[in-house]
Amino acid sequence: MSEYVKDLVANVKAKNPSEPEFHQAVEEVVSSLEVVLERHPEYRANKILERLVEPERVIMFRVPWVNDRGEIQINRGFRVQMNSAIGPYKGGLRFHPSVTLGILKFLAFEQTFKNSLTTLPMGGGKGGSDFDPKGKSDLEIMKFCQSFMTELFRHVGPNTDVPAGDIGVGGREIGYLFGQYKRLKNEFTGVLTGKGRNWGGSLIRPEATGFGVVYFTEEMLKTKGTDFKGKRVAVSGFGNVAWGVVQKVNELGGKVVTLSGPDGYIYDPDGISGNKVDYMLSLRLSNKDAVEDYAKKYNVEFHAEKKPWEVPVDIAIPAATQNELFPEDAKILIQNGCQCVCEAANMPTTLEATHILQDAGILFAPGKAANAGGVAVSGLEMAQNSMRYNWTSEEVDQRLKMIMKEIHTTCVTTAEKYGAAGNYVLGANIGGFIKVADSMLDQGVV
Ligand code: 2IT
Repeated sequence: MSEYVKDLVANVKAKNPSEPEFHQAVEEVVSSLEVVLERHPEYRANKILERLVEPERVIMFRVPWVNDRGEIQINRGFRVQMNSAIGPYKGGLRFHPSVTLGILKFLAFEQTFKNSLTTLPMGGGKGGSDFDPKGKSDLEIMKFCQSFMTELFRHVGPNTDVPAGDIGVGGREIGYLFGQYKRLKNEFTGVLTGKGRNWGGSLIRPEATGFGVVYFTEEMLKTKGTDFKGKRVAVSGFGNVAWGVVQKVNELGGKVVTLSGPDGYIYDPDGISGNKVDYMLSLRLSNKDAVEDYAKKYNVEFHAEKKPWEVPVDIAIPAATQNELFPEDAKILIQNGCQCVCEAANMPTTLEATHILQDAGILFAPGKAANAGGVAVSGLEMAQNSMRYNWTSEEVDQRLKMIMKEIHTTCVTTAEKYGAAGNYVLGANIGGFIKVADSMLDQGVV
């Protein structure tokens, strides 16, 4: 690392203590940018990186609500409005007990580059709460969402900031949030994406993240003259993203043999297909946050407290959450002959594990490129809302496929241009950065 980048990372650490995930995301991105900074001194002269690591605005608020037993509950709500150089802030809301300001800053930082890669005009943002949906009733979830939006509504809007779902926020929650926004503003607008299909949602948005990941993986496999046919795939997580991945892998002739939750992983050697795919939806809606029930229902192995990376597979798709694939997991995957690791979650692979996979010559795609299909279709939902029109699922899927191909091309050609052929991390970071950085230069010191 150059002195400049070292100092920058040290400053970020000093100024943002107790935010290790934010440090990790910044370190990964800025260390990829050294060659760009050498070739383009204007970025350094204009303090583009120093500006990028400082959110344009952070909103933090109290979310009071009353549970089913009549007890008052207090949660913390956040919205990090990271960067609006290329469009309104855009990014999901996460409801999970692990949510802190630091987690959301890492996610909003990643989102800025991801959104830039989609080719659509969206800035970067992220928000959420430490609210734990686990074990909550539907009524409690509604009351929480209404209270959350009662503050958030004054900071968002279709031309300002457009949130969507993330962990713990799906169609149900978006519905409650949208209903409350509409009531407070007396406006029916595209203020959220991931809406229901009857009230402004886009077809294919629920599937988009997972489908996009598989389209991206397919492009990577193509560079090695292969495809999904007959491949065994390990997937972690069991939520919305995993659900989309499973469907598309099946369609392309592969077989997903694992899913995981905070409780452990299931191993289904016959593959997760047919009714089992629909069962994933009820597993998620049960608010139990566990996968063991799958093993009981389909009489397959359950490995408590373990990660699926020990199962021999051709392709691994981490689709749960940040930091769930460590160096020891990377080594087992390599030993077992895994050819490709494609991040479906945001930053599931640690920095060291990433380097181990890259050094072994395995195809490795970072989440900000591979999982951008979700936010890309959110962008298409915004476009449809602006037109007051709906595209068919074929039209949306076609555009999604095109966008994923384009992101793949950006990664490959950018990596080549900067002397690191095959390095998707570098290609994605530089590819996402340049559009945002040049827009910031154009707009002056803001
Ligand atoms: O991480 C992500 O890209 C998302 N949670 C989706 C964000 C969006 O605005 O659709």
